[in-house]
Amino acid sequence: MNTNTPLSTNPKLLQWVQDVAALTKPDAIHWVDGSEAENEALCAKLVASGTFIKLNQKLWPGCYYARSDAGDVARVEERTFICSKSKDDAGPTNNWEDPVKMKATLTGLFDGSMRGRTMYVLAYSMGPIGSPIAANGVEITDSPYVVVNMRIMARIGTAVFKEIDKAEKPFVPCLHSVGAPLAPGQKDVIWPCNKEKYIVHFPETREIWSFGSGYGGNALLGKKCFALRIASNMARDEGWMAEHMLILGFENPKGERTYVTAAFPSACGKTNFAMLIPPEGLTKQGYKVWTVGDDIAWIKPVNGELRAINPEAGFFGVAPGTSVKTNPNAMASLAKNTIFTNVALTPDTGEGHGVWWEGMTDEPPAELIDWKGNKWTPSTVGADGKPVKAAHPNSRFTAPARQCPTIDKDWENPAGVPISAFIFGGRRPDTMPLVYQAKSWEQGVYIAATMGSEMTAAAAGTVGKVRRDPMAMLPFIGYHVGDYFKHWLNMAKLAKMPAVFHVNWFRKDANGKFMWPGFGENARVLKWIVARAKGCPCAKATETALGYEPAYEDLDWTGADYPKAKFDELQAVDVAKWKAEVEDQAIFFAKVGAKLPAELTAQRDALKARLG
Ligand code: SAT
Ligand code: MN
Repeated sequence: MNTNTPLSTNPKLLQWVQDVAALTKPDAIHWVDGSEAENEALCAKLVASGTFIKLNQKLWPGCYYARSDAGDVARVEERTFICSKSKDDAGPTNNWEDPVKMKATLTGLFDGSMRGRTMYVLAYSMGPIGSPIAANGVEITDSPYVVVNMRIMARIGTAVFKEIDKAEKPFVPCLHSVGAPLAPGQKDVIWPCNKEKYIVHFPETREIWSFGSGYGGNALLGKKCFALRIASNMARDEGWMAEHMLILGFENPKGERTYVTAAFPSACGKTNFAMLIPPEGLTKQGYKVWTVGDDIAWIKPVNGELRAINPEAGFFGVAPGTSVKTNPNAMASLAKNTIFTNVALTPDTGEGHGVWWEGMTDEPPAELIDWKGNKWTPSTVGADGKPVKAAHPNSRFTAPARQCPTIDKDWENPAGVPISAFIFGGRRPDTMPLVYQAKSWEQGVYIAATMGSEMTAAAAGTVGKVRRDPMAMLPFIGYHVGDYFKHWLNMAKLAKMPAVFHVNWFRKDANGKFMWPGFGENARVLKWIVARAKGCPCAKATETALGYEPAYEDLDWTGADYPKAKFDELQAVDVAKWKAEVEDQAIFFAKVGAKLPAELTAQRDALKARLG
C-alpha cells in the first residue's frame, strides 16, 4: 500500500495502524507531520474535491469555508454509546451496548470503509506537549477535513509522535471513518458521510470508534470523545476532573489574576463569557478578563489546590450571534487562519467569497449563499412561509486560541492555573436568580448536579425544552452519573475545593424579554463572585433559602443605570416556582437511581425545608 514514512517507532501504534489498514482498506496511508507545507497541501486537496472554498484572502487571510451534508450538522447524542463491560457502569444517562457485540457491529461497518480514500494517522496532545496534566491520542481518519480542523484544535504532528515513542507512552486510539468508501472512478461528494452513525466509547480499554459523521464533536475525536467522555473515566480512576468548563482569569486593578471555571451547556455562551470585556465603568478602574479556554478544563489537585489546563489549542465556537459588539475577541480570533463550517457566504467579488451569519452585523447583506448552497436574500422564506436562516444555528468557526487578543499569559503553562471558583448555569427563563453562592462544597455539588437548561441547536433534539444537565456534562459523562456525583463529592478529600456559584443570564420578564443585558455586564457579577471566592470582606451577601445572594448595593454598578427594582426582581426567590423546581429535580434523582449519593438527597431535603 502507498504510504509515507511512518513517524513513530511505537510497536503498539505500528501494529494498530497495520490492523486498521487491513480492515478499512484505504488506497494510501499518510502519517501527519503537522507542518505548514502539509497543511497547505491538504487544504488544496480539500479545495480540489469541493469540500473547501478558499475565501477572499484579502478579507479572510488563511481562511476556508465548508458546507456539510444537511443531515450532518451537530452531535448525535442518540447515536453516542458508552460500551462498558457492565451496563450499570454506563448508567441511566448513557446509551449502552455490550462491548463485544458493538465491536462486531463496528468491525462490519469499518470493513472496507476507507476504500478509495487516504487514511491519515494523526497524533495529538490534549494540553501542552509533555505537560504532566496533558495526555496523548492518535486519531486514524479518512477525512482530511478532520485533519486540518484537529491541527487547530489540538497540538499535533511529529513532536507528539516523539512523545508517544518515549518509553511507549500510552495513547488513546481513536478510529474515525466518514463511512463513504469510493468505488474505482466514483466521484466524491463535497461532504462524505453515512446516514448510519455510531459514536462509540470503550471506557475500560480507553478506545473511541466513530463512524458515519464528519461534523464537530462526532469527528474531531480529541474534543468531547476523548477530553470529556474517556478523560472523565481516567479522571475518576486517577483522582482528577475532566469537565465541560471554560477557564478565565479576572484581573483586578493591582494586576492580580484570579482564575475561575464556568460550566454552561453547549451554545449557552461559554465562548462569550471566556472572552468577556468588562463594561467601561470597570475597565476604567483596571478590571480585565483573560482567556485560558472556552470549552473544556482538565483539573488536577496539586499540593492541596486545584490547577486547571485547557486541553485544547483552538476554539470550535458557535458563529451565529458573534459580532464585534457581542464578542470582539472572538471576531479577532477568527479573522485569519480559520475554518468556517455551515455559515453563509457573501457573493464572490472576483477575489473570492466572504462569510456572514445571523447577528454578525445589524443588517444582513442584500444577497448571500446560505449554508445549504442556495441563493438567499433577507426576504427568503421556506416552504412553510417562515424566514429561512442563512447560517445554520450550529454553524461554527475553528480558530487558533493563540489569535485571541485576551489569551492569558499562562494558557500554555504546563502546570496549569490555580482555580478559585466554579460557576454553573444554563438557560432558564424563570426560577433561577442572576447569581447565588453555595454555602458548602456539598451544596455546590448538589446545585451543579441539578442544573437545568433549555436545549440548544448544538445537539439534535427539541430546542427550547428544559432538561437536567448536571455540571453541563449530561452528554459527556463517560460512566454512571451517580458514580460521577460521588467522585465530585470525594474530590474534597484530595484538595481544597473552590467556592461554587450558580448564574443565570437568561431570565425573562412577563413579556418574554430578557431581564439582564448579559455579555460585558456579566463582569459585575464576576467581580462579586471573585471577591466572595477570595473571602474578601468587601464582598457582602445575604443569606437566603438558596444560599448567599448579593443585594443591589453589593455589586459594582459604576457607569451602569440598571434599576434596583429590576435587580431585586431578578434575584427574587419565587417560592412556588422553587417548590416546583425541587419536585422536578426529584424526577431526575429517581432516574439516577440507587447510586445517587445520600449527600445530594440530604441537600434537596434541606432546601425543601428552607423553602417552607
Ligand atoms: O461537541 S461539539 O464539539 O460539536 C460542540 C459542542 O457541542 O459544544
Ligand atoms: Mn462544548
